[in-house]
Amino acid sequence: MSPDFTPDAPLTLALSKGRIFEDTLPLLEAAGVHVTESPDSSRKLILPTSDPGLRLLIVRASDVPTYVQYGAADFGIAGRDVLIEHTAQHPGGLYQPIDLNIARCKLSVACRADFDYAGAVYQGARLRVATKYVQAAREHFAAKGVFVDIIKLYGSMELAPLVGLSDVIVDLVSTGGTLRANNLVAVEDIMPISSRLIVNRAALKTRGARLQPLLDAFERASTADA
Ligand code: PRT
Ligand code: MG
Repeated sequence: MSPDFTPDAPLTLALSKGRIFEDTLPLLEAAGVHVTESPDSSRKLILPTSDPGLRLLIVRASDVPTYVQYGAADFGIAGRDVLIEHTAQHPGGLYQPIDLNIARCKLSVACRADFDYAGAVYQGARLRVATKYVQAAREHFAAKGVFVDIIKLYGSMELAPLVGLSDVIVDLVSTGGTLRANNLVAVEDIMPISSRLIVNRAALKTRGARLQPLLDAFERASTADA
């Protein structure tokens, strides 16, 4: 089935439930849009809004760029972490006009407290790195001139150094509570992370008149308290 670009079909915004959904509600409110159902209680994957011309698509965080790139959603909200990994596979596929400054955290290198990270780097040791963020990790260590074996994981990265699967992990850190609970320490910050608005390139051309007021309202709301 091909994407629905008919002019009067509702605009579709793809986003994930959890922190991105929660942080997006105030941006929608600022655009005059109310969301009456929550993805947690309703279990619906397509949520209506108070604007009949706008609906929400609830998908996995890492699937948001795919829905937008193929036009199944006109626009979406995704973390910089997710966008780096997606863009490595699909360069230039998405228009990324606005940093929304929501769902903020850091991408960091962490290890066991008894692992001498600085020493290992200084001696030119080959590091085993467990991560879900393969592209970001590869670029970071390449820029430092550190040789790495990347071990791709899909979750619970914190376990890897504890059981000898890796020397270090590359993961998102927010409060630091997860690292502390697992006796790990952050030893290097790679980059700050926040979520961006992404837009399907064809939708921008064919439905720009309807998209633009929403993009403008999101931009105003996200810079207001940044
Ligand atoms: O959970 P799922 O596998 O479905 O996907 P996801 O983890 O990608 O989705 P979700 O909703 O958890 O995260 C969506 C986006 O939120 C991410 O892509 C990030 O851009 C952003 N974000 C902001 C975070 C965090 N903060 C964060 N703390 N994503 C994940 N975490 C995790 C982190 O991976 C670690 O396990 O929380 C843990 C650390 O938190 P602290 O507070 O203990 O440091
Ligand atoms: Mg998660």
